[in-house]
Amino acid sequence: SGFTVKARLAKGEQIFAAWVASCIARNAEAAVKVGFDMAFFDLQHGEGGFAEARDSIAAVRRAGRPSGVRVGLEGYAEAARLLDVGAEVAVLPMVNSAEDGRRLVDTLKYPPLGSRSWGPTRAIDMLGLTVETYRASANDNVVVLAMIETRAAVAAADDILDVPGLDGVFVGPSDLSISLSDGARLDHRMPEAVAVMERLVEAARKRGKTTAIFCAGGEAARRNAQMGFDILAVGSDMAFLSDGARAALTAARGT
Ligand code: 3PY
Ligand code: MG
Repeated sequence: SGFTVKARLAKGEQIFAAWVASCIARNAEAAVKVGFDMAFFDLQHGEGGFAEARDSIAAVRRAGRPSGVRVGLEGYAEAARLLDVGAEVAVLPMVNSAEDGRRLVDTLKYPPLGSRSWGPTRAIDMLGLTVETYRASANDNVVVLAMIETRAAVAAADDILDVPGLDGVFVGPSDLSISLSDGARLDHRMPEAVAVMERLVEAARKRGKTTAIFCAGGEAARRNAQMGFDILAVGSDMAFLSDGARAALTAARGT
């Protein structure tokens, strides 16, 4: 019981997470059952809202695993509420300045780092903590990540990484490549985007901060793990379903 993501990161372990776009609890259970270390629920582009994410976080916890959430644009309050129901990692999209990063920390960390509002009743039950142990450990153990996925974010990346209380950055390779190419390309392996990824890993490592990245499938996750990212979010559950269904149908038809 208790928080576990931060402890694993502190040991230098890489974390392989299932990216659950459906926000369906049963899908998340199936993903962690095959061995993923945790699950992420996507409330920006995924298909569920607060209630689905809440129930999915609980289902994954019953399977002994932690959860993270990627909230919607400007989803500061949404992220705080999802921490209250047991998410350990919060990811905000389109963080483009240190000011955005400071607002994120202010919303998700208790004083003296920020001004998170008290009310983590479900998280306390789920993590097997007490009011006192949650209060005393939350700032150190909740992982707050700012998404770097625009040209503006790349320019501000050092300042964003320097925000006190911000635990690290999360790369969105789709938006990053679209932004860096001025809309001409969506390519996770675009050289300019890969160069940014390498620089971010280095800049974060220097500061003892965490790097995470969305990976479209296992091979992308392998490459990004070799690049040195700490959290590999492998997606999505809907792609896993399509890929498995396609393979089964192909085998069944003998084509
Ligand atoms: C991106 O690649 O832009 C993301 O936000 C990952 O989901
Ligand atoms: Mg994105």
